[in-house]
Amino acid sequence: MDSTICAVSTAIGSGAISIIRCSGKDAIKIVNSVFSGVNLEKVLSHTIHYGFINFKNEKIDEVLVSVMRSPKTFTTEDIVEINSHGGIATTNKILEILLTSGCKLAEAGEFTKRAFLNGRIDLLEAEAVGDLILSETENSRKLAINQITGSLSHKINNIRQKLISLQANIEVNIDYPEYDDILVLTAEILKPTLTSITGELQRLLVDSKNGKIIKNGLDVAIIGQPNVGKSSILNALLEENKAIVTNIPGTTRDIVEGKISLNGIILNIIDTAGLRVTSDQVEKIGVEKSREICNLADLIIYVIDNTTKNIFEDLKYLKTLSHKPAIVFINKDDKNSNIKTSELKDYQFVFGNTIKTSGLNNLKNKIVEIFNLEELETKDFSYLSSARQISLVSKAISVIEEALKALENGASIDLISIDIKKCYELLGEIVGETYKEDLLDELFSKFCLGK
Ligand SMILES: Nc1nc2c(ncn2[C@@H]2O[C@H](COP(=O)(O)OP(=O)(O)O)[C@@H](O)[C@H]2O)c(=O)[nH]1
Ligand SMILES: [Mg+2]
Repeated sequence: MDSTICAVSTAIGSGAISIIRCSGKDAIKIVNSVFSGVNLEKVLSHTIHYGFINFKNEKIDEVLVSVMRSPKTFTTEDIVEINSHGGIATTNKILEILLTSGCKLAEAGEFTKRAFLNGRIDLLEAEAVGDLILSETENSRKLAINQITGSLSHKINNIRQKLISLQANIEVNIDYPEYDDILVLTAEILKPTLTSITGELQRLLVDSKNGKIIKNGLDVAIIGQPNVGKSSILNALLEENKAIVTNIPGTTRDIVEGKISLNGIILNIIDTAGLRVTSDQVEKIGVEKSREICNLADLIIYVIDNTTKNIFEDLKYLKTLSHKPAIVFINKDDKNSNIKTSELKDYQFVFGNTIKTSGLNNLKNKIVEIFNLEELETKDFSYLSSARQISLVSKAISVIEEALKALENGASIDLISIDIKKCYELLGEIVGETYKEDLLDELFSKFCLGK
């Protein structure tokens, strides 16, 4: 981290302004060497200055330069940001000049990585910076900004604090048994305390499902026999004619998808080929793909034609997917039907049609109900939101559960103290107190350049 890095922090393309950011111990010196205006090495921290970027006696651009001195900056290092005119040519030219003047090109996410390595933010907060940039909905934005401001770190650190106190208490009990003003931790005292800690961790895990939904949205697959109106339902939900609709069975062969927002959650709706057995090679691949998509989807909208002669036959495939949340949409209810609602008693179902676009609101309400989306909106938005975080909490829970089992079987307290320490360390990995170098590379490589 000795080097001074630079990168374009705004999106590449034509725009009014571009920001080129520099961080490191020589940031001010390097930018000053190509800047005419004031002497940037003499200015106060967190001030902005008008001038020109020059190179080999040529004026390159008229700019505003912000100078932020260590340690109160994003990376905790000296940072200089050049606000140049937007556009590829100018931005790239300034970047090139900085690179020839002593800066190194930053890797993706390197500014945030430095912020983490310099102790300005923890790993949860750093991950959230990436999430904030990628957030597409109001809810995912709230989730990320909450994490950046440390609300989840606070929850994790609270639990760690309890564990370290237990650990310290056990050590004193062992090392200084003569101290009688210190509580002697017996199995009877430890059991409820550890149970309550697993309870807190379990809650984080349960809530994390919400975090995943807020961050990634829900994948909703529309499936059913050919010609029941799957593509028409996709079009009606998207309010555009995205998929081709005809009365010829087997029209949809490839996957067509589109997004809508429901209660602030993104629904990625996927229209699939029908489920029929076919000899047509292209349609066959489409049917195969439909099955794969069903397995990956968070929710299935299973479409049935209202005029069907054999609803049990129609529902056969859905039966094999009983582990998945599903809503049966009985389409074409503008036509006469023989379906009795008792035949659908094992399912969540909605009647409707795409001609008058009726039933679609009921369908949306069912989705809100199944995934508790209304409640999601009112939650405190501090959820675990990455697979890394979730797997560490799961591991921490199993360690404590093992310890509780051992206590039941009469294990000695000093053995339990090993588990408590292990759990403390696992939770420490979540906030990045310990980490492996390749984990950091993997996390930050997903960031944009310049962040
Ligand atoms: N009467 C009626 N016809 C519909 C309805 N929805 C779709 N259709 C017709 O059913 C046929 C098949 O529709 P499509 O969406 O392509 O079905 P898919 O093969 O399941 O994707 C088309 O001719 C549609 O116009 C509906 O609610 N009522
Ligand atoms: Mg179709």
